[in-house]
Amino acid sequence: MEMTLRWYGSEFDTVTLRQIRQIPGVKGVITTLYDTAPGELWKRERIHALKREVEEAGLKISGIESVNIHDAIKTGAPEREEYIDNYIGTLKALGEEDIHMVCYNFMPVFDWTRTELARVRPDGSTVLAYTQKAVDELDPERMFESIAGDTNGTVMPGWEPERMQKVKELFAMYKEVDDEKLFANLKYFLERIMPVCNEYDINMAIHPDDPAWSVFGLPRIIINQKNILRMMKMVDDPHNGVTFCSGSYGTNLENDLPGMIRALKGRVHFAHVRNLKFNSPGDFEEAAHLSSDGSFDMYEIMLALYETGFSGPIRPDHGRMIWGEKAMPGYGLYDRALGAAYLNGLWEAIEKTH
Ligand SMILES: [Mn+2]
Repeated sequence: MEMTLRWYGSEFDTVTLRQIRQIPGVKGVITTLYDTAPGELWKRERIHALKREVEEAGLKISGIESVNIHDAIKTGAPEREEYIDNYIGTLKALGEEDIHMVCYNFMPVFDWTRTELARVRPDGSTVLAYTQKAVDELDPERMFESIAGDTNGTVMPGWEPERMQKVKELFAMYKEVDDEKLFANLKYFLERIMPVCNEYDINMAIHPDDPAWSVFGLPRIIINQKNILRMMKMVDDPHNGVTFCSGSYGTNLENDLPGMIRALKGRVHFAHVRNLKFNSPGDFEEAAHLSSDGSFDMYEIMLALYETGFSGPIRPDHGRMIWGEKAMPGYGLYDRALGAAYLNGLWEAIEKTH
């Protein structure tokens, strides 16, 4: 595995490459052109400049998170052809810059859903949290306002204001799209992009839906082992793989996380490893990475990655906000650095005992 940290670029991130370089064992960043809109063609010069900036700081680009998918592709609208062509062009440009892993998701309307961005935990840290009760009581069109009020002045990925202004239109676009249609649209997209992925050896790593069930009546398909195996079989190419995100699959307590990693052997191209603390099945908060702080056995997750020969980039995921840091919720420096150190420690111990 290759330990990395997500970085949004010097214009948007409160964390610097210099700081990331000083986290022991972190060799690369997972980054993006954060100011591009879904569906836009990425210019090779911009990717090249980003790569140079990262390399000058003594790091590498280990992959892209994310190249977002335009809603026309997810809904199967006629304009999807143009947006898929753009996506292929972006993949080609990334491949030419020697970047070989792309994370994306296929979630309708909302990228991820939390109901609180700063729940206070007993130790005084603040974390993202979710309660089903709050979602059930919320008007989805007002979801953005409640999220936007508490972001420490940052723009949250997937919650870009320009996109969220059109949330009514977005809901209308997905009116006729059920799980089966969404699967078919994903298949169509993957079949179109696989040739360029093969040509440039680009691993596509679909991120699970978060939470791993339907919210606001919208279809959700990347939620459990059965569905991801279906997704891999419907376009059976090694470049069609997954981001194993323990915090997203873990929102559904029926998902056996180490078991899923084993079932996906060879097709896990990227790993997000973090812990959640469940207060009840419909109420969870993002805990520290340490097993004993949350509900997951992090050792078993790392062991499953090790035993399946996982060699891709891995990153700690959403951290708690601690030590007075002000950053994008989930994406401060301190707790993610602690997470990286902890995951590196688990990995070293597993390596030495196997
Ligand atoms: Mn994730």
